[in-house]
Amino acid sequence: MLVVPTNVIPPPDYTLPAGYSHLYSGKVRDLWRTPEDLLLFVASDRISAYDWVLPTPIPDKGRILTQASLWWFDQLSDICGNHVVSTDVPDAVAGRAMICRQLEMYPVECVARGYLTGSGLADYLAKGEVCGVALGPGLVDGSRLPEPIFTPATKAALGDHDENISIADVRAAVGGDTADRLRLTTLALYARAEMIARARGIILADTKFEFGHDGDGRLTLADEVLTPDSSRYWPAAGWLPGRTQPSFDKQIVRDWLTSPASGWDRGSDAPPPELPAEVVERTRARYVEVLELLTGQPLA
Ligand code: Q0T
Repeated sequence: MLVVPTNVIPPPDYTLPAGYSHLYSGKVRDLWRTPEDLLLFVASDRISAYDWVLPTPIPDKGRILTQASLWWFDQLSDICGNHVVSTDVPDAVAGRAMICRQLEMYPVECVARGYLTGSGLADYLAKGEVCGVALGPGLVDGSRLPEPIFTPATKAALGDHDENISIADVRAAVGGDTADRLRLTTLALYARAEMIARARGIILADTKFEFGHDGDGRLTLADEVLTPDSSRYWPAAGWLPGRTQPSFDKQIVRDWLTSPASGWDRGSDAPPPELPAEVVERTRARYVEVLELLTGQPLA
Protein backbone atom coordinates (compact mmCIF):
# COMPACT_ATOMS: atom_id res chain seq x y z
CA MET A 1 0.00 0.00 0.00
CA LEU A 2 1.28 3.43 -0.85
CA VAL A 3 0.97 5.81 2.06
CA VAL A 4 1.23 9.48 1.25
CA PRO A 5 4.05 10.82 3.42
CA THR A 6 2.96 13.13 6.21
CA ASN A 7 6.61 13.84 6.45
CA VAL A 8 7.02 16.24 3.56
CA ILE A 9 10.53 17.03 2.37
CA PRO A 10 11.39 20.67 3.12
CA PRO A 11 12.37 22.89 0.21
CA PRO A 12 16.11 23.49 -0.12
CA ASP A 13 17.36 25.78 2.68
CA TYR A 14 20.07 27.46 0.60
CA THR A 15 20.05 29.87 -2.31
CA LEU A 16 21.91 29.27 -5.56
CA PRO A 17 22.91 31.99 -8.03
CA ALA A 18 20.53 32.91 -10.85
CA GLY A 19 20.25 30.31 -13.58
CA TYR A 20 19.95 27.20 -11.40
CA SER A 21 16.55 25.52 -11.52
CA HIS A 22 15.31 23.00 -9.00
CA LEU A 23 14.52 19.59 -10.53
CA TYR A 24 13.91 17.22 -7.64
CA SER A 25 14.41 16.62 -3.93
CA GLY A 26 14.71 13.20 -2.35
CA LYS A 27 14.70 12.55 1.36
CA VAL A 28 18.23 13.82 1.81
CA ARG A 29 19.50 15.31 -1.47
CA ASP A 30 18.54 17.76 -4.16
CA LEU A 31 19.06 17.87 -7.91
CA TRP A 32 19.32 21.11 -9.90
CA ARG A 33 19.92 22.09 -13.52
CA THR A 34 22.91 24.41 -13.91
CA PRO A 35 23.11 27.42 -16.23
CA GLU A 36 25.46 25.33 -18.42
CA ASP A 37 22.75 22.65 -18.73
CA LEU A 38 24.57 20.22 -16.47
CA LEU A 39 23.22 18.79 -13.21
CA LEU A 40 24.08 19.93 -9.68
CA PHE A 41 23.73 17.09 -7.20
CA VAL A 42 23.53 18.40 -3.60
CA ALA A 43 23.80 16.28 -0.43
CA SER A 44 22.05 17.73 2.61
CA ASP A 45 22.75 17.25 6.32
CA ARG A 46 19.37 15.58 6.74
CA ILE A 47 19.30 12.07 8.17
CA SER A 48 16.60 9.45 7.82
CA ALA A 49 15.74 6.60 10.17
CA TYR A 50 12.76 4.26 10.36
CA ASP A 51 11.43 5.81 7.11
CA TRP A 52 11.35 9.31 8.56
CA VAL A 53 13.51 12.29 7.81
CA LEU A 54 14.46 13.39 11.32
CA PRO A 55 13.83 17.00 12.34
CA THR A 56 17.45 17.41 13.45
CA PRO A 57 20.25 17.61 10.86
CA ILE A 58 23.70 16.07 11.39
CA PRO A 59 26.27 18.84 10.83
CA ASP A 60 28.65 18.09 7.93
CA LYS A 61 26.83 14.92 6.85
CA GLY A 62 26.39 16.29 3.32
CA ARG A 63 30.10 17.12 3.03
CA ILE A 64 31.12 13.77 4.49
CA LEU A 65 28.95 11.77 2.10
CA THR A 66 29.99 13.85 -0.90
CA GLN A 67 33.68 13.40 -0.07
CA ALA A 68 33.16 9.65 0.36
CA SER A 69 31.25 9.38 -2.90
CA LEU A 70 33.92 11.27 -4.87
CA TRP A 71 36.66 9.07 -3.38
CA TRP A 72 34.76 5.92 -4.35
CA PHE A 73 34.09 7.16 -7.90
CA ASP A 74 37.90 7.43 -8.26
CA GLN A 75 38.48 3.96 -6.84
CA LEU A 76 36.00 2.48 -9.34
CA SER A 77 36.69 4.49 -12.48
CA ASP A 78 38.65 1.71 -14.20
CA ILE A 79 35.59 -0.56 -13.88
CA CYS A 80 32.95 1.97 -14.89
CA GLY A 81 32.94 5.64 -15.89
CA ASN A 82 30.83 8.03 -13.82
CA HIS A 83 28.75 11.18 -14.16
CA VAL A 84 31.03 13.53 -12.20
CA VAL A 85 32.23 16.58 -14.13
CA SER A 86 33.58 18.83 -11.38
CA THR A 87 33.37 19.92 -7.76
CA ASP A 88 33.52 23.60 -8.66
CA VAL A 89 30.10 24.41 -7.21
CA PRO A 90 28.38 27.54 -5.87
CA ASP A 91 29.57 28.70 -2.42
CA ALA A 92 26.14 27.97 -0.91
CA VAL A 93 26.78 24.22 -1.35
CA ALA A 94 30.59 24.14 -1.26
CA GLY A 95 31.94 20.71 -0.33
CA ARG A 96 28.60 18.98 -0.50
CA ALA A 97 27.76 19.07 -4.18
CA MET A 98 28.98 17.77 -7.53
CA ILE A 99 28.43 18.97 -11.08
CA CYS A 100 27.34 15.96 -13.12
CA ARG A 101 26.57 15.03 -16.69
CA GLN A 102 22.95 14.47 -17.51
CA LEU A 103 22.39 10.85 -18.44
CA GLU A 104 19.52 8.75 -19.64
CA MET A 105 18.88 6.78 -16.44
CA TYR A 106 17.97 3.09 -16.29
CA PRO A 107 14.85 2.65 -14.10
CA VAL A 108 16.49 0.03 -11.90
CA GLU A 109 18.14 0.20 -8.50
CA CYS A 110 21.18 -2.05 -8.93
CA VAL A 111 21.83 -3.70 -5.58
CA ALA A 112 24.67 -6.08 -4.78
CA ARG A 113 24.58 -8.11 -1.58
CA GLY A 114 27.43 -10.05 -0.07
CA TYR A 115 25.60 -10.54 3.23
CA LEU A 116 21.96 -11.29 3.96
CA THR A 117 19.81 -8.77 5.82
CA GLY A 118 16.93 -6.35 5.33
CA SER A 119 14.58 -7.07 2.41
CA GLY A 120 16.95 -9.79 1.14
CA LEU A 121 16.59 -11.67 4.41
CA ALA A 122 12.81 -11.16 4.41
CA ASP A 123 12.49 -12.57 0.86
CA TYR A 124 14.80 -15.50 1.68
CA LEU A 125 12.78 -16.42 4.79
CA ALA A 126 9.51 -16.21 2.82
CA LYS A 127 10.61 -17.94 -0.42
CA GLY A 128 14.15 -19.32 -0.10
CA GLU A 129 15.27 -16.92 -2.83
CA VAL A 130 15.97 -13.25 -3.46
CA CYS A 131 15.13 -11.67 -6.83
CA GLY A 132 14.98 -15.14 -8.38
CA VAL A 133 18.38 -16.16 -6.97
CA ALA A 134 17.99 -19.39 -4.95
CA LEU A 135 19.93 -19.52 -1.70
CA GLY A 136 20.70 -22.69 0.28
CA PRO A 137 19.29 -23.45 3.72
CA GLY A 138 20.59 -22.27 7.06
CA LEU A 139 21.20 -18.59 6.39
CA VAL A 140 20.38 -16.09 9.16
CA ASP A 141 20.38 -12.29 9.60
CA GLY A 142 23.91 -11.14 8.76
CA SER A 143 25.12 -14.34 7.10
CA ARG A 144 27.85 -13.98 4.51
CA LEU A 145 26.49 -15.29 1.19
CA PRO A 146 28.41 -18.04 -0.66
CA GLU A 147 28.97 -15.42 -3.37
CA PRO A 148 27.68 -11.88 -3.85
CA ILE A 149 24.34 -11.64 -5.63
CA PHE A 150 22.64 -9.03 -7.83
CA THR A 151 19.24 -8.13 -6.36
CA PRO A 152 17.67 -5.36 -8.47
CA ALA A 153 14.77 -3.26 -7.23
CA THR A 154 12.34 -0.78 -8.69
CA LYS A 155 12.68 2.86 -7.81
CA ALA A 156 9.63 3.55 -5.67
CA ALA A 157 7.86 6.88 -5.42
CA LEU A 158 8.74 9.10 -2.47
CA GLY A 159 7.25 7.62 0.69
CA ASP A 160 7.09 4.10 -0.70
CA HIS A 161 9.61 1.28 -0.42
CA ASP A 162 11.70 -0.05 -3.29
CA GLU A 163 10.44 -3.43 -4.41
CA ASN A 164 12.78 -6.29 -5.25
CA ILE A 165 12.36 -7.55 -8.82
CA SER A 166 13.74 -10.50 -10.79
CA ILE A 167 16.49 -10.36 -13.37
CA ALA A 168 13.79 -11.32 -15.88
CA ASP A 169 11.98 -8.09 -14.93
CA VAL A 170 15.17 -6.12 -15.56
CA ARG A 171 15.59 -7.79 -18.97
CA ALA A 172 12.02 -6.85 -19.84
CA ALA A 173 12.61 -3.23 -18.76
CA VAL A 174 15.99 -2.50 -20.40
CA GLY A 175 16.75 -5.40 -22.76
CA GLY A 176 18.90 -8.45 -22.26
CA ASP A 177 22.27 -6.94 -23.15
CA THR A 178 21.85 -3.96 -20.85
CA ALA A 179 20.51 -6.20 -18.07
CA ASP A 180 23.63 -8.37 -18.33
CA ARG A 181 25.87 -5.30 -18.27
CA LEU A 182 24.06 -3.88 -15.23
CA ARG A 183 24.42 -7.16 -13.35
CA LEU A 184 28.05 -7.79 -14.23
CA THR A 185 29.10 -4.19 -13.57
CA THR A 186 27.22 -4.06 -10.25
CA LEU A 187 28.94 -7.24 -9.08
CA ALA A 188 32.37 -6.06 -10.24
CA LEU A 189 31.94 -2.72 -8.43
CA TYR A 190 30.76 -4.48 -5.27
CA ALA A 191 33.70 -6.91 -5.35
CA ARG A 192 36.18 -4.03 -5.59
CA ALA A 193 34.51 -1.98 -2.85
CA GLU A 194 34.02 -4.94 -0.50
CA MET A 195 37.72 -5.77 -0.77
CA ILE A 196 38.75 -2.18 -0.03
CA ALA A 197 36.38 -1.92 2.94
CA ARG A 198 37.39 -5.32 4.36
CA ALA A 199 41.07 -4.32 4.33
CA ARG A 200 40.03 -1.42 6.61
CA GLY A 201 38.03 -3.51 9.07
CA ILE A 202 34.62 -2.67 7.64
CA ILE A 203 32.07 -5.06 6.14
CA LEU A 204 30.23 -3.72 3.11
CA ALA A 205 27.10 -5.86 3.51
CA ASP A 206 25.28 -4.47 0.49
CA THR A 207 25.10 -1.40 -1.69
CA LYS A 208 22.93 0.23 -4.32
CA PHE A 209 24.14 1.72 -7.59
CA GLU A 210 22.25 3.73 -10.17
CA PHE A 211 23.38 3.73 -13.79
CA GLY A 212 22.58 5.63 -16.91
CA HIS A 213 24.00 5.91 -20.38
CA ASP A 214 25.43 8.88 -22.21
CA GLY A 215 24.75 9.91 -25.81
CA ASP A 216 27.25 7.32 -27.03
CA GLY A 217 25.48 4.54 -25.13
CA ARG A 218 28.28 4.13 -22.57
CA LEU A 219 27.16 2.63 -19.26
CA THR A 220 27.84 5.30 -16.65
CA LEU A 221 27.69 5.23 -12.85
CA ALA A 222 25.50 8.03 -11.42
CA ASP A 223 23.95 9.23 -8.17
CA GLU A 224 26.09 8.94 -5.03
CA VAL A 225 28.12 5.76 -4.51
CA LEU A 226 29.03 3.69 -1.49
CA THR A 227 27.89 6.28 1.03
CA PRO A 228 26.45 5.08 4.33
CA ASP A 229 23.03 6.16 2.94
CA SER A 230 23.27 3.86 -0.09
CA SER A 231 25.12 1.02 1.63
CA ARG A 232 25.17 -1.04 4.79
CA TYR A 233 28.50 -0.78 6.56
CA TRP A 234 29.15 -2.90 9.65
CA PRO A 235 32.20 -2.91 11.91
CA ALA A 236 33.91 -6.23 11.05
CA ALA A 237 34.99 -6.70 14.67
CA GLY A 238 31.39 -6.94 15.90
CA TRP A 239 29.99 -9.14 13.11
CA LEU A 240 27.81 -11.87 14.62
CA PRO A 241 25.33 -13.58 12.27
CA GLY A 242 21.97 -14.42 13.83
CA ARG A 243 21.05 -10.94 14.96
CA THR A 244 20.60 -7.49 13.43
CA GLN A 245 24.11 -6.09 12.95
CA PRO A 246 24.76 -2.64 14.40
CA SER A 247 24.93 -0.05 11.63
CA PHE A 248 28.22 1.84 11.49
CA ASP A 249 26.56 5.22 11.10
CA LYS A 250 22.94 5.22 12.29
CA GLN A 251 23.01 2.91 15.29
CA ILE A 252 23.33 5.71 17.83
CA VAL A 253 20.26 7.45 16.39
CA ARG A 254 18.23 4.23 16.13
CA ASP A 255 19.09 3.18 19.67
CA TRP A 256 18.12 6.56 21.08
CA LEU A 257 14.87 6.78 19.07
CA THR A 258 13.78 3.34 20.31
CA SER A 259 14.83 3.98 23.92
CA PRO A 260 12.36 5.25 26.53
CA ALA A 261 14.41 8.46 26.71
CA SER A 262 13.11 9.60 23.30
CA GLY A 263 9.46 9.26 24.32
CA TRP A 264 8.72 8.27 20.70
CA ASP A 265 6.36 5.46 19.73
CA ARG A 266 7.68 4.11 16.44
CA GLY A 267 4.43 2.23 15.90
CA SER A 268 2.31 5.38 16.07
CA ASP A 269 2.13 7.78 13.14
CA ALA A 270 3.69 10.59 15.19
CA PRO A 271 6.85 12.12 13.76
CA PRO A 272 10.12 11.42 15.58
CA PRO A 273 11.38 14.05 18.06
CA GLU A 274 14.42 16.32 17.81
CA LEU A 275 17.68 14.53 18.64
CA PRO A 276 19.62 15.61 21.75
CA ALA A 277 22.89 17.43 21.07
CA GLU A 278 24.90 14.53 22.44
CA VAL A 279 23.28 12.06 19.99
CA VAL A 280 23.92 14.49 17.12
CA GLU A 281 27.59 14.89 18.07
CA ARG A 282 28.24 11.16 18.51
CA THR A 283 26.52 10.44 15.17
CA ARG A 284 28.54 13.12 13.40
CA ALA A 285 31.70 11.58 14.86
CA ARG A 286 30.67 8.15 13.50
CA TYR A 287 30.22 9.57 9.98
CA VAL A 288 33.64 11.21 10.20
CA GLU A 289 35.12 7.95 11.49
CA VAL A 290 33.72 5.83 8.65
CA LEU A 291 34.91 8.41 6.09
CA GLU A 292 38.42 8.44 7.56
CA LEU A 293 38.62 4.65 8.01
CA LEU A 294 37.52 3.97 4.43
CA THR A 295 39.33 6.70 2.55
CA GLY A 296 42.27 7.47 4.84
CA GLN A 297 41.34 11.13 4.32
CA PRO A 298 40.33 13.54 7.10
CA LEU A 299 37.14 15.53 6.56
CA ALA A 300 38.24 18.42 4.36
C1 Q0T B 1 19.93 11.72 -12.86
C2 Q0T B 1 20.11 12.23 -15.12
O1 Q0T B 1 17.94 10.53 -6.37
C3 Q0T B 1 18.20 10.98 -7.44
O2 Q0T B 1 18.79 12.19 -7.54
C4 Q0T B 1 19.24 12.79 -6.35
C5 Q0T B 1 18.47 13.96 -5.91
C6 Q0T B 1 17.85 10.18 -8.61
N1 Q0T B 1 18.10 10.79 -9.89
C7 Q0T B 1 19.24 10.83 -10.57
C8 Q0T B 1 19.02 11.45 -11.76
C9 Q0T B 1 21.33 11.73 -12.76
C10 Q0T B 1 21.98 11.46 -11.52
N2 Q0T B 1 22.46 11.23 -10.52
C11 Q0T B 1 22.09 12.00 -13.92
N3 Q0T B 1 23.46 12.04 -13.93
N4 Q0T B 1 21.43 12.25 -15.07
N5 Q0T B 1 19.37 11.98 -14.07
C12 Q0T B 1 17.67 11.73 -11.74
N6 Q0T B 1 17.14 11.34 -10.57
